[in-house]
Amino acid sequence: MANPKRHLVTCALPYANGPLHIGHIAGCFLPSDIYVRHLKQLGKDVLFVCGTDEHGVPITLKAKKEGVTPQDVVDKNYDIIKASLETWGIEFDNFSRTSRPIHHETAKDFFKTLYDKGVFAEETTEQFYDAEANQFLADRYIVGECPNCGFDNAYGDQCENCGRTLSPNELINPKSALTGNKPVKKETKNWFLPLDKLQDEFLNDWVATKKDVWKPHVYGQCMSWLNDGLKPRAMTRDLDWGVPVPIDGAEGKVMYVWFDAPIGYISATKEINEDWETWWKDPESELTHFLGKDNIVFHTIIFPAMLKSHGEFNLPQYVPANEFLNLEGQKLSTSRNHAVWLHEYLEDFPGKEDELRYVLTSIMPESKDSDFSWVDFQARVNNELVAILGNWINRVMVLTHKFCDGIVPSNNDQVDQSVIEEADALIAKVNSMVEEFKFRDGLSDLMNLARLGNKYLQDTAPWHAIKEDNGQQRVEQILNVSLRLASKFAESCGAFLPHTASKLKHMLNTNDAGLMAGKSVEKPTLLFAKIEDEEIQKQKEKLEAQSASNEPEKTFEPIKPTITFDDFSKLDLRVGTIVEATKVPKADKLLNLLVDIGLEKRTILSGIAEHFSPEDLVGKQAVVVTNLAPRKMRGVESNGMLLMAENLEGKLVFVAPVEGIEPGSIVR
Ligand code: B3M
Ligand code: ZN
Repeated sequence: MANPKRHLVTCALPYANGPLHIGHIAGCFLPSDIYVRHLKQLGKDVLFVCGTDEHGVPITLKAKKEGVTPQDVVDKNYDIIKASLETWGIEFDNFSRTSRPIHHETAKDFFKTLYDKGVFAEETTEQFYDAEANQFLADRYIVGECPNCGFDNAYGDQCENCGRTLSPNELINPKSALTGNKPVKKETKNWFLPLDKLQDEFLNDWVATKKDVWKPHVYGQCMSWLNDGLKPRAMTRDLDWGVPVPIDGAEGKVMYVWFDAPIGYISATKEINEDWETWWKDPESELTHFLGKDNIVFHTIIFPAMLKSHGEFNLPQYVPANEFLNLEGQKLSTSRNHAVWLHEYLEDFPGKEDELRYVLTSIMPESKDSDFSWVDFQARVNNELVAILGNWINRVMVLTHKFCDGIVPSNNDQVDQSVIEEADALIAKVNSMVEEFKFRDGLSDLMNLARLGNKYLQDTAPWHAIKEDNGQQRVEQILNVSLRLASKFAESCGAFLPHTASKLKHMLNTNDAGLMAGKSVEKPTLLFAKIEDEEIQKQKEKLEAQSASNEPEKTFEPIKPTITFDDFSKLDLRVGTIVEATKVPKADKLLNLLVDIGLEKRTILSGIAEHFSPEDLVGKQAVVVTNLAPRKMRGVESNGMLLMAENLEGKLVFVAPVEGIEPGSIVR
């Protein structure tokens, strides 16, 4: 739409199973907030909604782990998430929750409408079931190996390693996340959205219209789904946490979390706006969804299919999804606590909200994954915000006080107008970049405005000009132009750096009427302070401590069934010394050992080639099982076995005897 009457903007609803980290922020909160602030600055009619996603297995699993109720989990996290977003300056018109009655009602109405229109296919299928936990294993209740990338802890709905959306049946070696048991199959009835049918009816054609509208990676992901052929997808679950399915025969079932969650955007609109239907249904309202790449399919295929089937709703015009942000070269991970948590950043760096906004926008994963590191954070703050922007503003302010008593001078002859024109051209570029969802480029053009301001001062050098004829007049012209540039900067940085914008406007006294000659400006204060090495060191140590405390738990094999002493005494154990060791041709794991057991030297084949090189073994001693039945491998007969320990990382190590025992000594 060229110039829509109103803009409805959504930001993906975070699960209320934990606080927010910088990945969530760079993925969708920050870009959506910049976009919305920009539109509002232009005086557009905008509504910006979000809220917490409080259903689904991520919540119930977390509750189980902590021994509290799901409601406890979501109550606690809603408060943390909301407070950190507010402090950081994400300005939603409504930040709602999917556990609120208004959402349950809205989602039920939606479901009922589709049901009454006969959209769903009702099917009884076999689903995985955990007999011990007495529960069906939907979504994250089941884990197993990913068929796509081999990751061994993929969920029943998605692999967090490769991002692929899965169904429980695709998992290799599925296990219950509740008990670790191998699940059984049990019949149950569910309601399916016939995506196969909807693909032919409208999705193929509709998505094709987005070829040049959506980012290539968004369109590409969407096309690969369509090319694979969509399958019907269950929209109900046999679980007890969620929005109850409002139809007869569905008692005890709730909606699939990805059915109700996007309806959360609608309920959040409804909650604050009687006129909510205009925002969702009027053709002159434009819908834009911000989200991370793992949510693309839900917003480009499933939710549009739901909206279309309902019949009256607009479909999303833009889906500017971002890719992933990494942290210090590794995937951000809530479960491994490899993350920078937003609420902790705000505690550790009070008043430095814009510094993080700046850095995260500079490295935003708009078209490919990107990396946050603390050293880079420090460099960008110190070399860009402090050295370029802060320094420029400070010079302008100090010079205005020094040469003009802190009063905005006039420039009646409109001298140096070309610099102002250059600035306006940069601002126009910033604006169009934001409208194209190119936030990194937009920010870098904005910084070019600060560079222009610095260069202008450098070139005109008021500290020299003051000594020339008519020096005072020239300096006043220069400072008039400089203050106008600063005020333009203050106006146009608001979307990116809202805290800085208000500080600057206050300093320049431009809050209501804009910059005016004859008005005084405030005393200069520093906009940004340098980040010291110690602060960065502290953050790096904190991150290391976080991951150390999250080392994988040690698992020990259970002890084998008891044996009698007679059983034990059947073993013939003696100390042996390895006297020769050679590789066995064409066998990666086997070594051919000649072992001195006192009585004789024996050939023993041992599967330890991946752990030791032959030359390191000669002279080593181990306990040998000498009465093990001979076994032929690769044409060679092995007569016995060497005992070794396998440590918790799976590495083999020699254990007693300590070196130097007579070969043949009996072990009992
Ligand atoms: N809560 C998934 C996520 O947090 C999900 C988004 C819902 S948007 C409607 O990644
Ligand atoms: Zn995978």
